Amino acid sequence: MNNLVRVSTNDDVTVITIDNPPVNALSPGVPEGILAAIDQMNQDPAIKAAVVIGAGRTFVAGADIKEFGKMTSGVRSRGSLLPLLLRIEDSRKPVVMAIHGSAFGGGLELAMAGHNRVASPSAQVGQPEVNLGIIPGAGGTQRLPRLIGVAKAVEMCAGGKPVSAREAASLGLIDQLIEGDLAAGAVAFARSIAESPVSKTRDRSEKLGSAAECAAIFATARDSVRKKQRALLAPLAAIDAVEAATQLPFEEGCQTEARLFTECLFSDQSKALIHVFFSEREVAKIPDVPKETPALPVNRVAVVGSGTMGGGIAMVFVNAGIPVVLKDVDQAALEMGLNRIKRNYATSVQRGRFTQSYVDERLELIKPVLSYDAFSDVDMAVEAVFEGMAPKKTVFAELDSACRPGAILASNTSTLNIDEIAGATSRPESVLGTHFFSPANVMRLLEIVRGKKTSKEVIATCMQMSKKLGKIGVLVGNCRGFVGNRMFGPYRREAQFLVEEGADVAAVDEALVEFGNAMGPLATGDLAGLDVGWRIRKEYRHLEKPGVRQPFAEDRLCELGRYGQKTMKGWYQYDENRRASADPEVTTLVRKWSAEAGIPQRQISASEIVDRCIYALVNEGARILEEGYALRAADIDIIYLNGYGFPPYRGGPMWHADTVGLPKVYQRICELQLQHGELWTPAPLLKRLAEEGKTFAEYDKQQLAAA
Ligand code: 3H9
Repeated sequence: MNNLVRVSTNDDVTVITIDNPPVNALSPGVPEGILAAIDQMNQDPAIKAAVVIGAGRTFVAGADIKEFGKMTSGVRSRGSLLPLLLRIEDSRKPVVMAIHGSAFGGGLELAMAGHNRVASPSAQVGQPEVNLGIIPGAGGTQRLPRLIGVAKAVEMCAGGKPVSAREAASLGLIDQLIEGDLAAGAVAFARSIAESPVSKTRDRSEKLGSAAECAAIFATARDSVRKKQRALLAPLAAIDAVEAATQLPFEEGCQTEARLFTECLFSDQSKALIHVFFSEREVAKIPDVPKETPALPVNRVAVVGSGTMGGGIAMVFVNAGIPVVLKDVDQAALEMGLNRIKRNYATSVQRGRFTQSYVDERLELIKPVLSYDAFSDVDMAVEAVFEGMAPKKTVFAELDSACRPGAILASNTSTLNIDEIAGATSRPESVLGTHFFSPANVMRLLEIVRGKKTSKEVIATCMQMSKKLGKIGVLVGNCRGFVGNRMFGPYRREAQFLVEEGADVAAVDEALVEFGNAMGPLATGDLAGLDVGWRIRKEYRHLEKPGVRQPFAEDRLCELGRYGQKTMKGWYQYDENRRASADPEVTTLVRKWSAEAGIPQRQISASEIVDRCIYALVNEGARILEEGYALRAADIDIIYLNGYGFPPYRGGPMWHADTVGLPKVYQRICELQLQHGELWTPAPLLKRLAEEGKTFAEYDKQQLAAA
C-alpha cells in the first residue's frame, strides 16, 4: 500500500502488515495505508475478511509521539486518526486485529476500531497516554468503556497502566488468545467469523451502566486521582472523557474527547512528560561510546559491604538473576546485613510484590563471605563501604589483587573522586562509579561515573547492565558529588539558609511539596541521615572559601546528636512509627544560633522558598552542563526525576527553567546575587542562553549536532 504498510493474501483473507520500525507507531501514512488496504479488500469479491498485524516485535505502540511536538509548535495540524478509524470500523467485511507485543494508545484505539481482536498471550494492551500528559485522542475513551465497562475503562485511561492479554481477554477486550503462530491463528479466526455480520464497537452500549452506577465510579476515580496523582491534569481529563461516553452519543463523546485531548496536548505538563519520555531513552546514547561497543559479560558479581547500601545493591543484582558474593568484615556485620535483606524481602512478600518462593530463590543466589577468596571468578565487584577516601582506597587495592584481570571494579561512592580511588589499583581502565540511590532496590536511578581512564567497554557494559537491573543509568563525569549530589548541595544549602533567616522548618518543606517534589529538602535530610552530609562537609571543609556564608544549622543539630529519623530527632521529632512532627526545640535553637550569627529574621514567602531552592538547582545544573560533567540538560532532568523526587510533570529542573523562560530565571538569580552575594553568581551558560533567548533544550540539540 505504501512503504509502511504491506498487503498479502492468504487465500480468502487479506493480511495487512504494519511495518514501521521500531514500534510500528501510527506515523503519517500508516493509518492511511491500512485504510486503503481495507477499501481494496471490500472491493474484492474473492476476499472475505482482513487481518491487521504488526511486523517485528510489536503490534502498534501508539500514535507517533514525535508528531505531537510538531502539532504544538504549529508545524503540523492535528492528525486525522479518529475519522480514519471510523472508516476502518465501517468496513463491510470483518477486520481482525492481531496483537503481539503491545497495543498501546493509538495502537489500542486502532485495535478497537477493528471488529475483533486476537492476541498472543504475552501481549499487553493499554491507554498509557496520561503518562505523556494527554488522554486517548482517537476514540479510546469512547470505545473502551463500551467493550470492558466503565469502571475498568476509567482505571485504564486515568491510571495509564497496561493489562495483560489474558486479563484483556477476561474483560472482553480480546476475543481469542492465540498460542503459537499469531498470523496463522488470526487468519483462521478471521475465516471462522467471515460469514457473521460485523459488529461495530461504537454501536454497543450494554456495558455502559446506569447513571447512578457511573456517578459513583467517577466520583471515586476523581477522588483517587486528586490523592494519588496530585496536580496532574490528564487523569482528570481522561475521567471527564469516559464520563462523556456514558452521557453522550458516540460522535459527541468523541468531540468532547478531542477537545480535552487538545487542551492536554497544549499544556506545559504534556510537553514536560513528552520530554521525559524521549530523555529517558536519550540518556542511553553516549556520543563517543556507540551502541556497537562490545559489552563485557556480567554473570557473577561481588558486593563489598553489607550495610544498607551494599545489601540493597546485592538485592538489585539477585533480583535480576545475577548471583552475588556478599562480603563484610566480620560475622556480626554480615549477619546484620543478611537479616536486613531478609526483612526487606519479607516486607515485599507481605505487600504482595514477591512470592515467598521467589524470595527463597533470590536468597539462594547470595553467598555471604568474610574473605576475598570467592572473588577470583566474579565479573564485577561493587564496593559499598563507609564513605571516606581512605577505606575506599584500601578496599580497591584489595579488590585489585583479589579479582581476575579485566573484572570491573565499581565504587558506590556518592561524592568521592573516582580517579583517586582508581589510583589505588593497577587497572584504572576497569574502574568506575556506580552510584546507586537509597533504597538501592527501589530507586530507579543509577549514576554511572566515568573516570579519566575508564574504558568504553566498561561504560557500555554498565549502561546496558543498568537496563537489565531495571535501573535508568545516566553517565556522569567525575566532579565532587557528581551531578545529583553536586546540585543537591546548593538546594539543601538554601533550605537551611531559609530556616536560618526565619522560615519555619515545615514551611520550607511544604512549599517544595506544593511545588510537586515528593518530599521537602529538610525532611529528606532527616530520612537520609543528617550525619551523612555532616561527615562529607567535614572532609571537604578545607575547600570552603573563607568569608562566604555557609549554613550552620544542620552541623549544629548533628553536634547535638540529632541525625534525623535514625535518632528520632533531626529537623523534626519522630514517634516510634517514624511519623514526623514539628519540634519547638529546633525553632528555639535555630533562632538562638541565628541571633548569635547576626542573621536578621523576617517573614519568608512560599514563592521565595521555591525560587531559592529550585533556582539553586538550576544554576548549579547549568555549571555542570557547561563543564561537561553531564552530557545533556536532559540527563540532569532524568537524574532529578528518578533520584530526587522532582515532579515528572515539570520535566526536571532544567526543563522547568526552560518552561519558566531562561531570561526570567536569570533575572531572578541576579536579584538573589544582589541580596545574598557570590553563592548566587549566575552560571555563565545560563547567562549566555538567557541573553541569546535560547533554552537548555536548544543547547542540547546544538551540542548533539556538534558531536
Ligand atoms: C497516543 O497514542 C495518542 C493516541 O490516543 C492518538 C491521539 C491522536 N512514537 O521504549 P523503547 C521509540 S500517545 C514514537 O526504547 P522498548 C522510542 O523513542 C502514545 N516513537 O523500546 C525509541 O526510539 P530510539 C501512546 C516511539 O522495547 C524506540 O521507539 N503510547 C514510540 O523498551 C524504542 O522504544 C505510548 O505511550 C511512539 N509511540 O519499549 C507507548 N514508542 O530507539 C510508548 C516508542 O530512537 N512506548 N518509540 O530511542 C512505549 O511504552 C515503549 O516504547 C514500548 C517498547 C513498551 C512500546
